[in-house]
Amino acid sequence: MTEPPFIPYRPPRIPEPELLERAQLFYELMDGRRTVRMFSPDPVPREAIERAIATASTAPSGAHRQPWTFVVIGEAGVKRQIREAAEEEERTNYEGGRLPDDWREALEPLGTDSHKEFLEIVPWIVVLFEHRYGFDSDGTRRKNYYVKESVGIACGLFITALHQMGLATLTHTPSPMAFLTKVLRRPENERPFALLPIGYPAPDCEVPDLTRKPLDQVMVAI
Ligand code: IYR
Repeated sequence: MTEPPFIPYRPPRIPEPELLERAQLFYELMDGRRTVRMFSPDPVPREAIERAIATASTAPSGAHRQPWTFVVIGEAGVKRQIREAAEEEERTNYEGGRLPDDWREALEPLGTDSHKEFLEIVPWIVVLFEHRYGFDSDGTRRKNYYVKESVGIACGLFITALHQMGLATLTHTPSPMAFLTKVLRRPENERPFALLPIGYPAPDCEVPDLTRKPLDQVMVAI
């Protein structure tokens, strides 16, 4: 087993007043993020999506396995296939009684239903796959660690990068998601984690009037 070499890491130390100002500004930027379901068809450069994925892929991961694949879809035919398959599943959920009552009630304030036209409207869909396991250089199976945690962090960075560019997204989990493996022809070791439609918000975009928990409800200092 060869150890990785170590290299110096000396990020500049930011003086305290500037540190606090940055903390506040970044909070305000992120507090302005909203999950969007009403998108504009306006084009978004592919490079912006690529930069966001590169950013997401800087996420820490168990044993530095980076157990993720971001599939980028801009082709209308594939977007249509995804919409059709997602809506079929969601019809079973919403209209076919697969959503349990408590879940249906929890979703009511969000106003969601089985219609997912945004999947065809957006310029881009990114589907994030988690690698349940990986492969050694000789092709033998290799375990991954903390896959959900790692991919969840990468997903968070992705959403943050998009918001920072003024782009909107939705962390969508059409349920069940197995159809994505087939439609996108992903290998057996990959499992869909989330589907993210990406674009500018529609000019008439509305979002639920939600409030976020105040700090004292999400933080305990001991
Ligand atoms: N997957 C369904 C239902 C849904 C579930 C949760 I949890 C949400 O926060 C929102 C929707 C749908 O996409 O409509």
